[in-house]
Amino acid sequence: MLGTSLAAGELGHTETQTDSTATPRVRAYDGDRIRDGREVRGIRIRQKVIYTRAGDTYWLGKRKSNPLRLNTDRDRLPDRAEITGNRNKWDNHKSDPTHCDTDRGGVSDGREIRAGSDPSDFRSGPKSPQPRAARWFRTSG
Ligand SMILES: [Ca+2]
Ligand SMILES: [Ca+2]
Ligand SMILES: [Ca+2]
Repeated sequence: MLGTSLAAGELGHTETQTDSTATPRVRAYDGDRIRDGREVRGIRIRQKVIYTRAGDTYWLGKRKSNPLRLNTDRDRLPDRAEITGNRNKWDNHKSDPTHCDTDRGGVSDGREIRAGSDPSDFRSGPKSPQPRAARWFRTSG
């Protein structure tokens, strides 16, 4: 286990965060509106992920994203969207900001969101037929 002491100083910026007078403004170096301290220390994400076809699950839990990047894992879904699930129509399911393919389904989280599938469910993907997506494929005549 790593000690908790390697928090802010490590990155060599915004070391002035030690003022304990709770700053009302969110200080985010990368502009993702997630406080750097939170990103460095790790953010608890309460999300169950189905990562096999059989339905095996794991909990996301604490993830340390990069305070210098809007999108830590470069999956074209910003950290904030992964942590909050705010771009996900599936009940705001959250995804892993440090892994580009949360459900290990072979499709990046960003692609899943654009395709309207669930990045936290292996069985929901752009390739698998689903009732909601089916409408888009309806051919006229
Ligand atoms: Ca970030
Ligand atoms: Ca991700
Ligand atoms: Ca999926």
